Amino acid sequence: MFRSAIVRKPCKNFSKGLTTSSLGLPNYEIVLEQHENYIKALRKCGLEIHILEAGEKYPDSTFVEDIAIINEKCAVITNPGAQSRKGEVHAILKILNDKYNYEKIERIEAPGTLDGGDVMRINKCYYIGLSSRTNKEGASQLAKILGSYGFTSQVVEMKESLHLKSGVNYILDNRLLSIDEFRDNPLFQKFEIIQVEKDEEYAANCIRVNNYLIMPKGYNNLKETLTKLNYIIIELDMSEFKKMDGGLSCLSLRFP
Ligand code: CIR
Repeated sequence: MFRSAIVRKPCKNFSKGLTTSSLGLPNYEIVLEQHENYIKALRKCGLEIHILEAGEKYPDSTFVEDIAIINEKCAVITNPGAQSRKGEVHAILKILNDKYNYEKIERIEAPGTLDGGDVMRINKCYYIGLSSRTNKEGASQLAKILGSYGFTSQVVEMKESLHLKSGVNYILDNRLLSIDEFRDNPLFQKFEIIQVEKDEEYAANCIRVNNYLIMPKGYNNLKETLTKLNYIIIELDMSEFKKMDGGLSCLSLRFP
């Protein structure tokens, strides 16, 4: 069960963030509207939301998921892999210190780098993807920290996706949504894998939040599959975040 989430308002410089997409520039008015709808959806799922002020110096700072790993036992501040994102940690560290009671806030330290988007929790195990943002040192620091709190970890080799959770996500009920890149990975064979087709890959990044499954709007094959499996779906238009390589999971830090 999640009870809380931290989100951060998109800043006016949002369109200056990092991206590999060729979908064009996001429209800031629509970005704000889509972000508000995202917050409403999390509230509908029963979460109390803490909204951080926009970080004007950091165009990608609305993608808070990359900046911390938070669970019922610990909070870990990452060292984001992209230089332009490193300063995003201050606002998250501050809110965790001021509002949430973690005995100690752990840190990933250089030369280790790690983005939260590469970290997927399934029960007591964390899967940590090695990507262009997360290096072996970062993954091993995180595994060690989590190990000291009773969690296990597995490192996942990656080929193409920006982040692990761009391509594979756990939606409870022993099920994973997965694109081709991860489908045959031996680490995931103990789960029921729901294949996300090539033309719907963006929709692999759905988030299960308590009783609901939040998915991006417009991916009808996957929606049909998930509806048949009785998920209670909330669909959100993510067009402007997609232009900056952002998905549903990256817009919040969700925790008990
Ligand atoms: C970046 O490239 O860092 C941002 N434009 C998008 C980050 C998306 N985060 C995520 O998938 N966890």
